[in-house]
Amino acid sequence: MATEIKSFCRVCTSACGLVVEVEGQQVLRVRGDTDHPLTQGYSCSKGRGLPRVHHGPDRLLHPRIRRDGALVRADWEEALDDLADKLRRIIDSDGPQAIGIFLGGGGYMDAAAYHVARAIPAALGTPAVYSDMSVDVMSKMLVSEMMAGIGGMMSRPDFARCRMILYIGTNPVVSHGHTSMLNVPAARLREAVAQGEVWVLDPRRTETAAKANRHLMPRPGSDYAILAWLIRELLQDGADHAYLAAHAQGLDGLAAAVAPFDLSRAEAVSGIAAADLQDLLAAVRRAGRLCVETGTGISMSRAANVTQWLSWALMIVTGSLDREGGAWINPGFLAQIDRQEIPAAPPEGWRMPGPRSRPELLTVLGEYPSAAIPDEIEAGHLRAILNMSGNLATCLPQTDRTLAALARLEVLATVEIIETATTAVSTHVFPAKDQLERADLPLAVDVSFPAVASQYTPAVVSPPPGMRSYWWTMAQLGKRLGHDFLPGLDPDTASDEDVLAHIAARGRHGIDRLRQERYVVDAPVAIGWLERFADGLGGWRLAPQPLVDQLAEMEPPAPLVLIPRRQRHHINSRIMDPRDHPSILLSPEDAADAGLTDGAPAIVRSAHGAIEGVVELDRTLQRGVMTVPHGFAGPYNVNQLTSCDDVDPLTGMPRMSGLAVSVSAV
Ligand SMILES: Nc1nc2c(c(=O)[nH]1)N[C@H]1C(S)=C(S)[C@@H](COP(=O)(O)OP(=O)(O)OC[C@H]3O[C@@H](n4cnc5c(=O)[nH]c(N)nc54)[C@H](O)[C@@H]3O)O[C@H]1N2
Ligand SMILES: Nc1nc2c(c(=O)[nH]1)N[C@H]1C(S)=C(S)[C@@H](COP(=O)(O)OP(=O)(O)OC[C@H]3O[C@@H](n4cnc5c(=O)[nH]c(N)nc54)[C@H](O)[C@@H]3O)O[C@H]1N2
Ligand code: SF4
Ligand SMILES: [Mo]
Repeated sequence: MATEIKSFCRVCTSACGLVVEVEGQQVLRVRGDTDHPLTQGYSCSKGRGLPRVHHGPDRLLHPRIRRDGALVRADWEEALDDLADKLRRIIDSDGPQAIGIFLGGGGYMDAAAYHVARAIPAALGTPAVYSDMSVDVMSKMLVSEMMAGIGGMMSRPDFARCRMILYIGTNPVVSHGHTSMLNVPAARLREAVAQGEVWVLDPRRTETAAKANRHLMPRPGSDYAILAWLIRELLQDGADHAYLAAHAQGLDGLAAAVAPFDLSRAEAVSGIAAADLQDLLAAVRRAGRLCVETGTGISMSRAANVTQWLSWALMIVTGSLDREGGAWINPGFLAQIDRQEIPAAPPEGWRMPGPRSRPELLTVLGEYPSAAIPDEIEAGHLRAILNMSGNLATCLPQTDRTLAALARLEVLATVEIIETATTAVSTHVFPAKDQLERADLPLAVDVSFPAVASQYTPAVVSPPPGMRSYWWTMAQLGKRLGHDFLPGLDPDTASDEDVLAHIAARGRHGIDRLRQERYVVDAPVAIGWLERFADGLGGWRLAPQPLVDQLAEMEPPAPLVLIPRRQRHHINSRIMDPRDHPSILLSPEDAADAGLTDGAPAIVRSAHGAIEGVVELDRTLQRGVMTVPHGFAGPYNVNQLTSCDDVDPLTGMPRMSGLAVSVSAV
């Protein structure tokens, strides 16, 4: 007989409430939970695709180790002993810094695993910490550090009161948000439009643009010019000068930086007509306060830092950042950043030395840039990587070079739930419980929640026989190396529930309440705490010098550029629903220029590599921008076009948006 069990989704950080129908150990169906206070019955095809992945033929069931070139089945003790032996030998000869940690997409949404992952670098004593943040979002991490003194703070609309939201380079109707989650996106946007205005800047006519009041199509990578002009005009008329006097510093520096951006320059750089820009300015003045949300269209571009800076500056100038009716920053139910003693970062941020082979690249938020991985391996500095569930073969830049470098590692130990292009090149592969098989909390992502809230799910079904928990595998490895990766608990006796209770004990409410109520809201919003922190520095820093310098160096886009764009039914390399396929998406105009028609075989070239594939005409694209969706291994792997050297000088982020390309018939 079928039963229904309530859970929450951990495919993306929206964490929708789900009802899972099971019969014995068979997962029949997943649907949105209409009783869930936050997501009210909403789910997407990715969450509903969980049964397919769970029962899929490529699930990993046993550890494997590489012997004579082939991955062979091993038992847990044997695989852990072998891995520990190899790591110990590396530590003995080169020190712990020869071991890198990579935290990827599958490592964030398993709270117990994330808890352990965060403890490993210090316990092991290695600075070689990498994650997919450095191929995603480092501009946001750095800019908040420079402007507010704490890295990684991410703003979100105060939906209940906000009268204007400006989305730049993000398509939350499909992605559900970049760093702040937009749950039930269509409904939230409908409310926002009813309450005020929603504007979208995007070179593509996106699903979000279609639901907004206005959509402007800037040339890729030019958004900073629009923001600079808006700030310039608002400083004349519309800025909250009393607020600026009380809570900001560096106003003269900001004014000087944006001074060159008059209307004609904004128009020329962005390609948006002056009348449309005037409409946008009038909308900001009408609203008074606004929230600006940026996404990967920005964070992956050469203008990432300056655009993020100016989007925060626009919110500060209008008295909107961390204030009612504007944007707020979630300090987290478990993270509780607002209650911690955090040392304030200097204006240039905490810039610690990065990887030795790339002395020009510094750490961001204590991490090395992932673009340095091939150099570090080639230089012999990095001999092992503990891959905490990233699909390195698809997410890292410059695929061929990256794969060749990974193949030279003495150890590439990957924890995964399924076979991937990365498990295929690993030396050690450990299976983990998938999300339906484990109790959980949203730990890494509670700061991206739309409320100061948390939730709990029990395991829905039993794991396959003999399966171990992810945290257990890592803690047992630590034990073999003589390190404590699970501080406060005994890895031999702790249960999954013990680890979750331990994690929740740091939160605003403990595990008992979470288990009982499932979804616990501590506060609908938390406003003013980051502003108070910034006040301690002398106010928001409006004009960090490295960003002022970068603004002066911006260049116009190439005639045809590659931009990123999420597809509905898969998340990065995780194909949750087979409806999405890769292709070369071109505007009809660019296709015609290249003599290509729908379905034609074509080759896309960048300065770094090439991809061959099939053209698909896409009328939502502006002329001059094209996409190859990311996340597909093999011939369509878009990272064959990106480079480990074409990186942002401040963050080391590879350029994945606004990358110059050409396209031609095969
Ligand atoms: N060119 C280009 N490159 C990109 C991007 C782009 O737009 N363009 N996007 C970048 C961005 S924003 C990101 S975040 C990265 C993402 O890249 P990754 O960090 O690699 O993330 P995913 O592909 O989402 O997931 C990684 C793995 O997690 C595994 N997994 C899923 N569920 C579980 C689980 O419950 N437990 C465990 N242990 N594993 C699980 C999946 O099987 C998958 O192989 O890629 C980046 N790379
Ligand atoms: N369905 C689905 N959801 C996902 C993911 C997924 O793969 N699939 N991935 C998850 C991950 S890891 C992340 S990081 C988030 C990302 O979430 P988002 O940042 O919202 O990602 P996208 O939906 O790709 O939106 C990026 C938008 O930027 C636009 N763009 C590109 N270049 C520029 C530019 O120069 N200027 C402007 N103004 N716009 C530009 C693109 O046209 C696109 O519409 O999504 C998450 N959610
Ligand atoms: S939006 Fe989709 S993938 Fe994300 S949590 Fe909800 S159901 Fe899961
Ligand atoms: Mo991402």
